[in-house]
Amino acid sequence: MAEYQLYCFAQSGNAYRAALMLNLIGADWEPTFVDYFSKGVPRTPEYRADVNEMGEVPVLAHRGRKFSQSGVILTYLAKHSGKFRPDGEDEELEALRWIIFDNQKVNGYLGPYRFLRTLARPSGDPTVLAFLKGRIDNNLAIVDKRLATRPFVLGDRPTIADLSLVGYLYYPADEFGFDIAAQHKNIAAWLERIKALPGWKHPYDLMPGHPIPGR
Ligand SMILES: N[C@@H](CCC(=O)N[C@@H](CS)C(=O)NCC(=O)O)C(=O)O
Repeated sequence: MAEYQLYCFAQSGNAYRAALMLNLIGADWEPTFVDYFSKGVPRTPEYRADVNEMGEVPVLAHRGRKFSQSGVILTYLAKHSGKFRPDGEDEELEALRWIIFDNQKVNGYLGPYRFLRTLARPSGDPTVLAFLKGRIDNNLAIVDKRLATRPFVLGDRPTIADLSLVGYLYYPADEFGFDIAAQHKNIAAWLERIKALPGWKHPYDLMPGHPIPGR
């Protein structure tokens, strides 16, 4: 058995943050597939009792403990590996600030937008999609501006703030109906810098469950 188990599925950008970090730090890890689309596993009482009371992926299991919330998982892995770790209190708080912004307003809107547009059956209400798209455009522009003056979110080196913010950004443009990299040149260059890190893999190559059976 590997040292770390990550409860995840391929379409989850929230889980990708953790899977990517595990791969980039060279951890001994394995995915535990959570069947969201066919069985709705995270919504079952068993999952909520045994894995995560919040009914979500990702969950990281390590040495008899389970952690949920990707921001917590990234923080834990940074502390244990010493990699992608913010340096000192100012950087720690700055990383947390971007992780919260990301969870709520960047990938926190992108994930549901892509889900409602492309993965949900039936797909989402156009009014809801239009609302989310407006927020997404605004918030991606904020990230793009941030990256205009520095190679990574906190400065010269990648940290957990970057690994959080890339959550959904490598999924194919046709799943969103617009091309994030083509529309935001600083984000595009930053995505290439992260892609060049040793151990980088695409979410569909890192986590199980793609393609969704029958689709
Ligand atoms: N803020 C959480 C978000 C986790 C989340 O929303 N995960 C989704 C999958 S992408 C989930 O498990 N949803 C369960 C459901 O919709 O029932 C994190 O970053 O870990």
